[in-house]
Amino acid sequence: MKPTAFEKDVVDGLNASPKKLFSKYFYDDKGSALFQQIMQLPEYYLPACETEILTEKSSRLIDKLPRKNYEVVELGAGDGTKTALFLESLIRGGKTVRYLPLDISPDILEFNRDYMRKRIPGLPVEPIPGDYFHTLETIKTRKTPKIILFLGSNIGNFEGKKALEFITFVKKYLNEGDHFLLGVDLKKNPRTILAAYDDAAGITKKFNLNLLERINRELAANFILANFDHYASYNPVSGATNSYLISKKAQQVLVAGNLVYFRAFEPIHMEVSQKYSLDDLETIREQAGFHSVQHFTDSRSYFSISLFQT
Ligand code: AVJ
Repeated sequence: MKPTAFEKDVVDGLNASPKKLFSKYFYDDKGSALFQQIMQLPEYYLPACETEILTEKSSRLIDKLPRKNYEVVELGAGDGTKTALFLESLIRGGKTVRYLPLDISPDILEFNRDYMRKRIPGLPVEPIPGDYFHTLETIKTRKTPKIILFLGSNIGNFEGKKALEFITFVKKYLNEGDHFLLGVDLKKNPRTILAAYDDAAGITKKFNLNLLERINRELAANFILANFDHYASYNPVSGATNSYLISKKAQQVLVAGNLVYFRAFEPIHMEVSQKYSLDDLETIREQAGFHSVQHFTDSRSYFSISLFQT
């Protein structure tokens, strides 16, 4: 039988040097629940900052949107609870809005639609399940001006030049007069950033270990979770936060019929959470070919919602 993409990625990643797993696989049911817990952590400042911006700066942001009608397309929409703040401001600002949440998970899209129905009655919602590399295609030919949202610093998970490639890819689906709204976590005191990925309660550790548990369950593997430690690091030059699981000792693990050897203290790279400066974002704007970018930041300048204009 042909292995699934998950199996192939896991086996290839564990046979690579250095070993790596992809953070997109964190989000099974338990992983999604753990991420919800992360968002409540005192150290994980990102959601509060983004909510502050959406609450305090939305009307200024909407002043930059000249048209009356918009289709708001959200990539990796999730539950939509934060997006509702933005949609409400658009409506308050006299705009006519249609909301198109795109997400891999049909379950979360159902939650999103029910939530919007209750919170913003009368708002047209058109959920589109699937991978946004494919689903974006289906909305390209629509005539109504678009605002594409990519919030939550999800862009941080793109490694190195992949972020610019992704933004350039999104730009291809925009027509003149469309907008791209990107939520990004900014470079700041390295200790503040590191604490967000190394919380005292150990939820981020559980979040990382859950991927090994998922591999045990879905790929008939035998990882012993207690044999791995979690280690996060932040590089203030590059702005990359990297998360690793570290093998506490020499050991071997069976994964989908493959024996994988670990040296003592050998790392598995789990995730990058890239941080940007406003200058970095200006460079991205230029390289992706956007006409301008305006930054809306929280009171501490921890986070930016940046509006890219075509
Ligand atoms: C959902 C990708 C924005 O990188 O900050 C949280 C995921 N990882 N804690 C992030 C995450 C560890 C999060 N993103």
